[in-house]
Amino acid sequence: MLNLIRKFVAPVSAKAAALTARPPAIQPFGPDFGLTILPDYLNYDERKDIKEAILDTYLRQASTIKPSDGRFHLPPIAPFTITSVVDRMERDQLVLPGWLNNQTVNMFLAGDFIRAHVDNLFLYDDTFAILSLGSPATMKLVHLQNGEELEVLIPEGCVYVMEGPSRYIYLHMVMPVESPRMSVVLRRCCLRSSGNFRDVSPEVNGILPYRANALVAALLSKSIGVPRIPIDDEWLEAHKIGPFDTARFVEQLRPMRDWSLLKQLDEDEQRYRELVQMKYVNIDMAWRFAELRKQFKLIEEEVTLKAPVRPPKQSASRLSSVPTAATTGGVAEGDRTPPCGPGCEHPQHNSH
Ligand SMILES: O=C(O)CCC(=O)C(=O)O
Repeated sequence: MLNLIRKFVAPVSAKAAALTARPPAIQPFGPDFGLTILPDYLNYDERKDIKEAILDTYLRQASTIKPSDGRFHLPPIAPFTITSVVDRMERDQLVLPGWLNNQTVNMFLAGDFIRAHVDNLFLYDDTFAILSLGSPATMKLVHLQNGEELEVLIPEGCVYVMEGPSRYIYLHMVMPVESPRMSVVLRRCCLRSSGNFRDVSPEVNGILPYRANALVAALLSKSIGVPRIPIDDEWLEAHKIGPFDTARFVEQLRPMRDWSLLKQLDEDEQRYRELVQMKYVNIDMAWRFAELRKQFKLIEEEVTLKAPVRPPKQSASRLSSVPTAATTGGVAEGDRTPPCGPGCEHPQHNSH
């Protein structure tokens, strides 16, 4: 299963690679779930260099950096800071050579978090590698259709890889951290953005950055690539559901029980056509819809999207009272989708 997307590109056995990588990989929910944690993957110098680069970026641009969805979303760091790690992950066959092309940097103060989301299905392909620094974090995964909840500890200095089911059919969220934490999310993005450190798809590589930004903004204005969870703050309040009561809100989401990648894609394509008709975009993205259709079909053939219906575990997490990105910058508790502004790549904000 972990090889689904790799099948399109090269016959690499990710599972085998992950299991032989040094230090040993952990697959907390089994080999077919698509979550692989590599504890202590980052060496001392890499941790120091990446942390310094993130802090440097933050300090130089602090006045423009706004809290976003419970944590700070930072501008990219210099690509050479992460090159050695990307090279090693490729040598260890955790990711395909040349596959990752985009970075997103997150900074968490004590109490910060990221709400439940699925990374944008249109913009990003399968297989993410996340570098985790500072405080260990608890990640919660919630099945989109039946609310099944899973929890896993992400240790400091690890790299974790998300692909297959963990990427596609579970929401993931970072629970409030106890002390400062940073993460660098490496993904393959089909369009150029400020976070790109390698070329994007040949079909759109020549598009000027301002046009690519406008295209991303248009896509996200229609929630293209974002599983549409029809709840808002008022709905949460009315149902007395806290921001981390993921099982309870998924339980209420009847439409999501029938959700599928292909249905999502059909609807996204229809929304894209509307953008074209209204002349908001004039870039032909038919190639991307065709490519995703093939990938999603393959995934749906191999993955049982509908996990067995089990009574979801109730979660009772509360926000910390410590000042956090959420409380210092005006993002209200329970505010699920504050827009980050141009360049943000958070799918739940309609941009990552
Ligand atoms: O910080 C992490 O480990 C996860 C980050 C994440 O989910 C995101 O940026 O979309």
